[in-house]
Amino acid sequence: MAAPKIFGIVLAGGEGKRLMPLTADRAKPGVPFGGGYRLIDFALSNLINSGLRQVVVLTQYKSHSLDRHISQTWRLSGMLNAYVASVPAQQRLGKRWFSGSADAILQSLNLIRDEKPDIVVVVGADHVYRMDFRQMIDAHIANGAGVTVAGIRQPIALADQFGVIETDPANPQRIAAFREKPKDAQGLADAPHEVLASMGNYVFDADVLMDAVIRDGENDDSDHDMGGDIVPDFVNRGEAFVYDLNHNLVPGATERDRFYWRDVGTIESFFDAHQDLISALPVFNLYNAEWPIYTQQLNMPPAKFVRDAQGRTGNVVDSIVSLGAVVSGSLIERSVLGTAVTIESAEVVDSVVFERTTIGAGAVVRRAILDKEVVVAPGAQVGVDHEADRARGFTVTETGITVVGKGIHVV
Ligand code: ADQ
Repeated sequence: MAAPKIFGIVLAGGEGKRLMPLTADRAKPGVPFGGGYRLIDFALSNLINSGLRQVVVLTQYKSHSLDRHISQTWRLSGMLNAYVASVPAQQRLGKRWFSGSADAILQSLNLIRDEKPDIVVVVGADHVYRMDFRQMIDAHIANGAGVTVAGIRQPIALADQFGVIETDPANPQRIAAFREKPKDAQGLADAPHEVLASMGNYVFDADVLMDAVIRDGENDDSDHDMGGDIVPDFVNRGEAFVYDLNHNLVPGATERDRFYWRDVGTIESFFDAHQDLISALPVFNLYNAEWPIYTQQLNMPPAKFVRDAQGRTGNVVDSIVSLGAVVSGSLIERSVLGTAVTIESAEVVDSVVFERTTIGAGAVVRRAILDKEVVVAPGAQVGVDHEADRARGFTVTETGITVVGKGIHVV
């Protein structure tokens, strides 16, 4: 049989309210991550590394910087009809924006019809992970599934943030029940403190997907949501299967990082995922050359580490430092520094610093996320006194992570 023709749809229209203030003026998939990356780079890298060559990104909410990132970064060769195209909501079916992720696909059916694929892979855009979709597509075809949902075990305490999958004991690949964000999820038989969560990634036969979103569009009772409406419909007909990420072996991955997947929907999980990058033996390895994570190739000088004005040396350890950064005589520990960051005789510990932020002499930044172009004045402190942080209008999470929004001057 000829290899199936595969089309990719990346759902990138979500607001990401729980990541405020980082999503105050950018879509969640456009949020910077891990120094030079944006969240969407992980989903797109997985699709491209899996051999997909026609991928559309459906955007809607505050999509300017996301659209610009995609068009500047994700330029595939034009000769072979290879593309990653950002498609903003266009009100093709009347004067309305996308009312849900299934409606986003319904409004984009012309893109699928133009390519005539056999299989459509639909993925979210706000997770950090590594996954070979070819293996999931093979399982989908072998099962003769209507839809295949990617699943991964997650702590039961997080069940109300995910679609929760219950499998058929007689055939553990078949989904017996799917509940979107249940408040009363049951644990797994072999692991009572875990559930099998949907990763929000789906494989469909193209004609089956088109029929499903057209039918859903005619149903006024539907919220037009992939997880809330489309998947449960397939489950009711016995046509939904699960593909467990634990079966996925990406080229070049080690035992330690073979199953990595993180939902970074909250400040806490966004922060924790950064900590996963920086240890000597990270559970998420950005240095796996067999499964590269692509992002914009910036024309910037290398990072530089120099003595400070008093001639003192610094110490940078367990950290990622991006291109264009200049660090003079500072203590940087367990932190991720974005591009063109400038830090002068300061202490930055357990923190994530986005591009072009400057931190002045004698400043202290602890357990904080600083958005781009923040200016921390000499001697200022962030994450040291949470009351003082709140008084200055910064977000402080329950676990004590301080977030400073874009462009703020901290004194
Ligand atoms: P959520 O992430 O809560 O749960 P949703 O808000 O629909 O679901 O977002 C899914 C993806 O679609 C995200 O990438 C988002 O950016 C995008 N999106 C949302 N609304 C959109 C719209 N109108 N137009 C275009 N894109 C849109 C989903 C599933 C759960 C699953 C989790 C995994 O519904 O079952 O467990 O993802 O994180």
